[in-house]
Amino acid sequence: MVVFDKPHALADVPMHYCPGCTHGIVHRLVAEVIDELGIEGKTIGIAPVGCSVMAYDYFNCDMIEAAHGRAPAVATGVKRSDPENHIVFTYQGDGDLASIGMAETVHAAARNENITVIFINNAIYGMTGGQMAPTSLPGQVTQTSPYGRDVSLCGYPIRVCEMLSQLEGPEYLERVTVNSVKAVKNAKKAIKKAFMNQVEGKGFSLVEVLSSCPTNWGLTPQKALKWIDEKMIPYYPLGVYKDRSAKEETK
Ligand SMILES: Cc1ncc(C[n+]2csc(CCOP(=O)(O)OP(=O)(O)O)c2C)c(N)n1
Repeated sequence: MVVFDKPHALADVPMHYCPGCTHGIVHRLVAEVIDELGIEGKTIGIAPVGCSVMAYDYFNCDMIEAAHGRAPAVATGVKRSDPENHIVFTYQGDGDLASIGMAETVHAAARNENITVIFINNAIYGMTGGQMAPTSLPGQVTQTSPYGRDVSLCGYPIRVCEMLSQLEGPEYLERVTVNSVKAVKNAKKAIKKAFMNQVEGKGFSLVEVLSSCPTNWGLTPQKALKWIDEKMIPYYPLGVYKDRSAKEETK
């Protein structure tokens, strides 16, 4: 029998997430990476406003709650206050990171702050009941786009990795998903690299995770995982959008 031990950095408490929501999987991956790098004692997480607002209850490392969208600014202050001894990550939804917090995201990336950003893109505002997010797909039905997102009225969804890749600043940008075992393994690799980059002083690393929200998408958990493949990935292709050190090594 295979026994999957709970990572030490993950608190032993039930999570409040809906059935089929992938926030829990990503929490676990982050905790596994903290364990594997032996950095729990120096890691400080910044929780967002959104469904993962209570992430501070789920990690055993120190956590700070930021105002909506301000996690990268809070992370900047915490990191700069003791850069040698603080490993700082933010954990943010798409409403948090790409709407109200877009300025903080872009400027932290442009400054190449040595922080790790875990960006959960579920194409909707989950916590507040399913309103349209900056990442909601063209035609996507949400509480505030009941006839589907009309791009002539609401504009086009923002591809965060592609946009940030145009900046000189950031070190590493990758988009992954967690809708299959293979995808979860790949997501773990990306998250580990994003933390390692910080340990090695390389700079701003962001991993975008295409995630499910069965409740607000109005789908079963299984269908929500399929929806990621069929609808999200064509608009948000997976892959590495920037990896400065790897590029320099190749040169
Ligand atoms: C300043 C401010 N504005 C608006 C809100 C309301 N609000 C809470 S969560 C949320 C959206 C969260 O969506 P997202 O970041 O995509 O995370 P998810 O819940 O989908 O994980 C909003 C608009 C708030 N709490 N504070």
